[in-house]
Amino acid sequence: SVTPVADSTDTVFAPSNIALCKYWGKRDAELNLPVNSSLSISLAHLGTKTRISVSDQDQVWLNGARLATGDKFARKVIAFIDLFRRDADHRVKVETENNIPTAAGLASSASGFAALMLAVDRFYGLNLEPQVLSAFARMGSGSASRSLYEGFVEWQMGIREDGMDSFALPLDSRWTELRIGLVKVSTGEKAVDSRSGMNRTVETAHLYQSWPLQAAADLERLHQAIAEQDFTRLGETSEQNALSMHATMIASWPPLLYWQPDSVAAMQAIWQARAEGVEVYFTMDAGPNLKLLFTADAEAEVKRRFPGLEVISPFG
Ligand code: 2P0
Repeated sequence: SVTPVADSTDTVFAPSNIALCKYWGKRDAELNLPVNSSLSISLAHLGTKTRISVSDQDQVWLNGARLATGDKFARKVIAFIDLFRRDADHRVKVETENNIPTAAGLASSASGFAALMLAVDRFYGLNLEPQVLSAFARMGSGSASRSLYEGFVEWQMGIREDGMDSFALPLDSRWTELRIGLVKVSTGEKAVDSRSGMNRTVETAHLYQSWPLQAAADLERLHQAIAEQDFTRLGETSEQNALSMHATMIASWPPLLYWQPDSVAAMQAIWQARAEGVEVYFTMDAGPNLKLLFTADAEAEVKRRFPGLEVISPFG
């Protein structure tokens, strides 16, 4: 068991991230070991701030409000703390805040568990290496393994059964002109969370058999695109990867379709923009919202076509 080295940690921060080559499917559900490696971009200042302090009872606060003890997220947070404190007799207060615009419909579990891991590391004075922090954050939520770093990040699937080689590493590349746009279709709670969604896909979609090959090929193409700063290749690969993932969801039973009519309308607007010479691509996760990929020179035109678009510069 581990005891705190301090009454409280300073507030730590981890960025949210968007995968260009998606994590979809686990080979081990308990350890969150993925079927395939994935590659993401972190969202700079958008993410989660977390602070842990000693308390007389376990409590989890999200954006200034205390969560009920039975709340799903609160239980996951406390279960994560339990990985470290085990049978130690102290209780904790975990305060976490997302500055991700809730309107953007971005997942917060990636930055949430990455920030929690950083806070745990400080609180218990563990001083773990980045790769170990990433592997542990992965156990909270797979995509959290990638939120330990800024910029482009690759989560290497690993081959070990204990998962200690399944962690993320930053790529040594910057791409200052790159922009990400958030298209909000809906912010409602989704009916099927990504954890159950990916399990259903693995268990019921024959089409899923082709996914590991698609992901491996896309990862290779993305590395090339990033090395050569080839935006067309980056955009095409990311969009095809996202649509391939969604194809496996649709081929599940019961079928899993996260799209809404407005999601499809936005896709068609993007394809129309490309037909008119505007280089913009999209990616989508387990939800109805689109994330646009473009470069600084197309920003004005993309904003004109998508009024109210929230634009992020991942490299500042
Ligand atoms: C990704 N997603 O690579 C993929 C694309 C959603 C679609 O990682 O079960 O919340 O906690 O490991 O990390 C969302 O899944 O799932 C996700 P768990 P997680 O971003």
